[in-house]
Amino acid sequence: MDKITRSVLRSPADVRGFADFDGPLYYAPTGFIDHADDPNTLPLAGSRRGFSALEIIRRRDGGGAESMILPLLALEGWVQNSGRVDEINNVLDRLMTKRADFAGLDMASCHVMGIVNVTPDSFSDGGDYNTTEQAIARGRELAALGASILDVGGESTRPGADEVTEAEEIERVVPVIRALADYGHVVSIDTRHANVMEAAIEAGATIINDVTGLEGDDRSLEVAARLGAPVMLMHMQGEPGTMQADPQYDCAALDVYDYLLDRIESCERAGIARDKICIDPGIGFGKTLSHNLELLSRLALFHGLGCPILLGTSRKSFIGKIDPKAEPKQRLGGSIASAVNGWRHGAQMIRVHDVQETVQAISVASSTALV
Ligand code: 7PJ
Repeated sequence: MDKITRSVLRSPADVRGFADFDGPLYYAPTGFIDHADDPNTLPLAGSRRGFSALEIIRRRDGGGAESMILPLLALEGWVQNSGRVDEINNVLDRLMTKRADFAGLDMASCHVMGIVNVTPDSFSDGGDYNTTEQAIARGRELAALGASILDVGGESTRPGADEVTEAEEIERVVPVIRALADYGHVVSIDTRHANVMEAAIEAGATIINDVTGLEGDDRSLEVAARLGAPVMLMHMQGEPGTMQADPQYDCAALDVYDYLLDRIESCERAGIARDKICIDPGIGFGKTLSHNLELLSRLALFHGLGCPILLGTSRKSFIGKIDPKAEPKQRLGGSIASAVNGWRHGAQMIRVHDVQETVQAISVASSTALV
């Protein structure tokens, strides 16, 4: 069992069981209400969304975890019994505080990041020049459709993808980044390689997006710190080629949380301030369907890390596991449903292929929510 299960509370003693527990507890905001000014809610990361309860989670010996939902109105008494006054105050502070602007973007709202692949295998035909031109045109189109960030990548992390040298990766992404940055767009570089990070930032990218959480290259931490660019740290278990073979967790959501906390602390030690870090649970990277669903349903847990959250679910295979008929390009419905769920959990950035549809879905969801 690697999941969180809700405890059935039958008596005050069951509630006290959580209060008396002396191991680590995790706190996921829940019970979302769309008015931050509702008197029974606290604002989620300084946004218009409020949370009205905390899911209090503890690991179980032998794997998995159990949880109890505590309405904020009942928190005061519980805190006194648990002796965790400072801990809860710190957690609430991190959950409520508005995040600093990230790469100049206001983190009180939800931004769409458009995917710009510069991997020739993604295009059906054309040589390098063609690919560069197509990627620039695609980036400009996605920005016009409402993407706040353009995520440029030159190496596919799909299992079985062609190997690319760093020199090739640089050759692919630099002209695209330079053109898109010159047009004034906010550009992130999706890479695991420090040399590519340096070349991309020099060409005008302002964000480093690394699926290895700056662990994939010995120089990445130091290079990212020296460049001073905001970073996106994603969780991945294993290596792209083999990560889906047999992923294992004690408890997927809590293990990913601990990993990201550890990476944030490593970044801070290397000189990257917490307000320049965004975190991403890495949907589909070394995770079964059940792990992915656990992360998506507990996404708000990650606000406890005090950083903006980025979510990438677009066209991913977990959607194909729920709807086996759907090829990647037929996964728009699932991509949008999971993006809106991410928005509902207060994710500040959503990484997608289908920018226009996702921007529309989030606009409609937020305008019908804030009645
Ligand atoms: C992600 C990514 C993601 C972040 C890719 C794909 C695979 N970077 N790069 N998060 N996915 N931060 O788009 O299917 O989920 S490449």
